[in-house]
Amino acid sequence: MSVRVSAAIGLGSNLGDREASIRSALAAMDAIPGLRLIRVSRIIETEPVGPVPQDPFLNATAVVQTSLPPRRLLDALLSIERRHGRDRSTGERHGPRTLDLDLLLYADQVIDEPGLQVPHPAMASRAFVLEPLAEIAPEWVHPALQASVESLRLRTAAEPVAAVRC
Ligand code: PH2
Ligand code: MG
Ligand code: MG
Repeated sequence: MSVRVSAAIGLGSNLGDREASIRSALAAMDAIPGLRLIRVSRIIETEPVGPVPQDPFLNATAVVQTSLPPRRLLDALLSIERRHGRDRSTGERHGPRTLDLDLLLYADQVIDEPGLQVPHPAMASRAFVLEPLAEIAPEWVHPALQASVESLRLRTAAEPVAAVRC
């Protein structure tokens, strides 16, 4: 790989074999040319957050090193989602999904383009992202908020994460 930067990815699933989808997505990410998995959090079970009543999620996060620019990294993640049965043409925006891969952080870059917002706009308030991310990257500073992942996690800690599964 040429120029390598760190990126953080959020993984989620609440449809089908959730754990198999997350493990298979991690393997698929590691197999992308120009991307290497560096650290992976535990997989935790979390209550659904948001307006849509739905089944609990399994969530995890990963830190990767990559030579892919952000847009190509996002496209590679969306392609893995599709290969895991994610169908964005049906269903609600925040509804159940076989696999959700979110680009959370890309080095210290702030990007605000159509379809590509980094840091992920909701990550700072989501315990299901911050709990697993603080396990593997507590010192990473959110470049827009100038606050570490661990400090953001502490702010959301009142929000329960249902159960630790594996
Ligand atoms: N993802 C959503 C909406 N709500 N809730 C949990 N617990 N975990 C998720 O990954 C999640 C969610 C939309 O991406
Ligand atoms: Mg998401
Ligand atoms: Mg997503």
